[in-house]
Amino acid sequence: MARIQIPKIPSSEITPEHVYLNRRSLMKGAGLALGAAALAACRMPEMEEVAGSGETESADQPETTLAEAGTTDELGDPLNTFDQITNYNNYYEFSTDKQAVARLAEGYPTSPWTVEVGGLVNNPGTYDVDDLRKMFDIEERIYRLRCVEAWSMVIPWMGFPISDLLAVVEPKSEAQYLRFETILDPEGMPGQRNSSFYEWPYVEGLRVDEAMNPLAILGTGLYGKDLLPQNGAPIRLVVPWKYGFKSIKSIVKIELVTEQPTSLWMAAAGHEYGFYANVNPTVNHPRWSQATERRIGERGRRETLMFNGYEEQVAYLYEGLDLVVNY
Ligand SMILES: Nc1nc2c(c(=O)[nH]1)N[C@H]1C(S)=C(S)[C@@H](COP(=O)(O)O)O[C@H]1N2
Ligand SMILES: [Mo]
Repeated sequence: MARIQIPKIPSSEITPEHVYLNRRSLMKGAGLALGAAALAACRMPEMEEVAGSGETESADQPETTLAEAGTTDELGDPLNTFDQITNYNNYYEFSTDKQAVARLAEGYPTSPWTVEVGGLVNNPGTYDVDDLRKMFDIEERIYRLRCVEAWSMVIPWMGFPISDLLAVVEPKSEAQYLRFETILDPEGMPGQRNSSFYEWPYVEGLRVDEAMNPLAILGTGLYGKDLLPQNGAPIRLVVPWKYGFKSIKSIVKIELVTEQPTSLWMAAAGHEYGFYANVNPTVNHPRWSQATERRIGERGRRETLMFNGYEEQVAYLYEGLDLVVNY
């Protein structure tokens, strides 16, 4: 069976899918406790270390601890640190320099923030992200993120399944795809101002059935804290079986459409970046092999796994599809 690890309750056991899918009400309770911890972190800078080390002296620590030192993904690999995840980023709206994004995105205003959900749906709506967080149970999902550039990390995301949102807006039967858009803000985002090579805003897409897969989430946090701007605050897509560029950041619009959306990367270099972008060690990028990857924080390289290790959960989506043509 599919296995996804979620918070250590009470130990670092690996949680089978049927358990994590049923643990959402529990997580809702944990979310309240977490809120308290997050407030405490604001008051006490030393608590910034909590997420990374798993150590805290505070009485405010929730009984249900989220990802902490020693936690691994379901394959037994350690999480990347909060520091690594928040200081090595692809976010071209700010910079193409992965180590410059955090500094350039610091203080970028992400609250209040609304997401417009429309197109071919019965119940279109514009949602404040704070309301989305209350409408849905926020879960922790420890996922591998594999960038098409061949580096990877293990990240403990917080978020909710996109299927929860789709259940509310009710796609019409004609809807085939979701089209996601990042905020367009050339004044606030130097990359949008300075690089006319890309067709801003950043756009991505999923087939409706891909979006309905339980692994596909809208991420609102990581390591139990709200997302920082460099990771796509306040809300971004997380689709762990696809190359990282599919996981579009800082979403302001989601439309249900009939036509396959043209992503920013398809428009910029369609022969290198296709619509599907499923992690696949046997289909190379035109300029480099995808057979191996560099896990941030590790020496050497490791083998890249089909669908980034989520084959059991997602392979059914691509039955009969030629993955070389549909790269
Ligand atoms: N809007 C937007 N979303 C984006 C990107 C971007 O440049 N702009 N980069 C993508 C790429 S290439 C990757 S690998 C991931 C990186 O996510 P992270 O910085 O949170 O690790 O974000 C993706 N989402
Ligand atoms: Mo990427």
